[in-house]
Amino acid sequence: MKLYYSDASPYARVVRMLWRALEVTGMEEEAINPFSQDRALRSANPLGKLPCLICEEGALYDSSVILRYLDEHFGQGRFFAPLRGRWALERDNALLQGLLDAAVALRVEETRQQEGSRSAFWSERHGQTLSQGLAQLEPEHWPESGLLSFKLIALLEYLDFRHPHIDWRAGQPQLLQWLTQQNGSLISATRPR
Ligand SMILES: N[C@@H](CCC(=O)N[C@@H](CS)C(=O)NCC(=O)O)C(=O)O
Repeated sequence: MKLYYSDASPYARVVRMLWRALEVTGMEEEAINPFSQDRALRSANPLGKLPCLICEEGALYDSSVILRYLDEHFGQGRFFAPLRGRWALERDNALLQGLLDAAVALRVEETRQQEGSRSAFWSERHGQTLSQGLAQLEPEHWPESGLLSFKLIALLEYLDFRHPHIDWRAGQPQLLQWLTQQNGSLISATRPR
């Protein structure tokens, strides 16, 4: 199996954390810049996005499909099991996914600056989504481990990486404490750079 990924992609990072947690052997990771018009990526994923997994099923995308595939095949579904039928957890999963989307969309707006086409409206809106969504992350929603914790780590560290001006620590000082307690090689090996 091979995963097309980029070091910066928070979606790919969640996949990379899960497969380390599942201790899947024989995995290959190939770093790709999705904007380099890479033909291997485009022919595997017509959307041209990362992550994309090449496996016996062919090419799988997006990250939500890859996560479920890996968990079913190598984890007997244990990473998704806590979510099933627990609607508040499903909602938190959707919240974290939406915050990842907003953080990446804000980055896209920032890169448009060079072309003189950054939208002040959308930048403001994505920023608002991030601050309101982060404010919803009360301590009782902080995951102890598992899939949601991978998403929350990927989100907070992506914000530090791409949006250091967003001071999420100021509004959520205890969240910083939560983050500093999350450690291990699957986190350090997948940090964005
Ligand atoms: N919903 C997708 C989002 C994937 C995505 O947007 N990936 C970004 C990198 S962070 C990408 O490949 N962008 C290239 C593009 O939009 O053309 C997922 O969860 O996998």
